[in-house]
Amino acid sequence: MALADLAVIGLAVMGQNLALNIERNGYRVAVYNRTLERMRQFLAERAQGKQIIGCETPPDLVASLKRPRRLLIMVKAGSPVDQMINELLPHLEPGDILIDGGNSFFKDTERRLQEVEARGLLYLGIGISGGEEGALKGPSLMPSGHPEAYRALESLLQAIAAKVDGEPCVTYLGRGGAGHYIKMVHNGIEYADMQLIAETYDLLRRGLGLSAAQIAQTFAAWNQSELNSYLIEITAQILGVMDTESGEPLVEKILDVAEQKGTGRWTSQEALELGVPIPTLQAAVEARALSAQRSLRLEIAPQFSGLLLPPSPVAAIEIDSLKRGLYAAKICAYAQGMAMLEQATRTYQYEFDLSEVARIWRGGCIIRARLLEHIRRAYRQNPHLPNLILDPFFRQALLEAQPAWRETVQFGVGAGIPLPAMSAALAYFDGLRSERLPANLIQAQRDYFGAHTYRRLDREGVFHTEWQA
Ligand code: NBP
Repeated sequence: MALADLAVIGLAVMGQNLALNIERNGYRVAVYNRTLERMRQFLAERAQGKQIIGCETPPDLVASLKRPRRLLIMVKAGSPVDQMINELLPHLEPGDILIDGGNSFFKDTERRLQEVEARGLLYLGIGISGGEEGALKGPSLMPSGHPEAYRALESLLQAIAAKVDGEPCVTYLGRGGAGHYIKMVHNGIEYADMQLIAETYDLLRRGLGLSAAQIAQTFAAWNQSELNSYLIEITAQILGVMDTESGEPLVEKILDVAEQKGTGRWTSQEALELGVPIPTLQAAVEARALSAQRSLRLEIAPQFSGLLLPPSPVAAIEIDSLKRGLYAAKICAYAQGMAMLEQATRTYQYEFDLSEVARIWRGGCIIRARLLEHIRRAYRQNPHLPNLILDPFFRQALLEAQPAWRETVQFGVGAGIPLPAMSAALAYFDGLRSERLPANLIQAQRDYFGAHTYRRLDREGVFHTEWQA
């Protein structure tokens, strides 16, 4: 039997769809899944008649591959990846290439890379975005690791990736765990973007009293504007779907508790480590955590109901203002993610080309958006842009949206509708454009209780004051 070009290990949602995508692009694929029944079902159904070979053990899988062997691991992130690597290693030989396409934490990728490469094998970590549909039709791929491993995979990755204007949404992102780092930040931006859209939905629903159908139309119209993006598009579709039992909008029947698998939290933790402010991304993670405290919310809600004075101050805001507010906040969310990547280049010696990062996010992935074309151009024109909002296009966009953005946040505050991400974005903007912040007082307080010293605006040096004297 002919040997396969590549193995896919782990046949849950992502592994199955990637295997089909790779096969469709002319490659012969060997597959393996720990639970054999899942693999047999895949072979009997979706993979039937295709150049996809099932293997029942890791040694069989390795034996079915051309040399150097290329194995794509698509199992649950965390210890399953280590377990799978350990099962495979005894059967592999120097020059073979192990690829982890899951949502692995970048520091795990760095560690695995060293362990695997110490044995003469090559390692590639690939952040993959696009979910089920992206995996099948064309995801955004964020690979990093051994350059030779990338070269050996480049044409395959280009073939299976999403295409925008004929360009594949993949590029080599450098050594180590750079690709998984970028995927982590991608997910942080994804959390922020989803939260901003959810807050705007709340303003339209609770603030303006629009029906789900009207909000669906609003988002559909916004998708034809500068807000054009995958997340806005699917939001419009979601709001139009009816519950078959009640005939009411399905979205209204869904429990309002947002779950998380941890990649957003990693972004938050990592930003805290780096000391990079990403308040909109942080707010999105915390908003999910607060939503999860549902029983507490149900207990508190009646104790604080009826707080808003009639007549409610919510009556008059233009829907167009909400749109502008959402756009401005979204720009700030992306600016924060890019600033985090910029800092990571210094801390970890990653060599991110932010223009290329924006380019490969334009298609296939969950945060694909028209905005990314402008971000790509901004970093191409100035790779050392200190912050995205200094790019003339984004500066102008924020200046134009700014009054409506403030009005949007005021509207939420007046109506008692929480806007954690939207208002955090505005505070980020206002913080960055403040020549003088009240941090002078914080420094004085620190010096008062801890003799932490302070510096002065008018003189060089480090100072301490006996404040109580
Ligand atoms: P899951 O993350 O749900 O993982 C299920 C797969 O892992 C199954 O094939 C399972 O085998 C295998 N597995 C587990 Br669990 N423990 C194992 C072990 N100890 N040894 C070997 N295999 C083990 O699958 P997924 O949703 O397809 O995602 C795969 C990766 O891609 C994850 O890292 C995920 O975070 C990432 N990702 C997912 C999406 C998405 O939309 N789902 C998008 C982007 C990235 P079994 O059948 O024997 O239980």
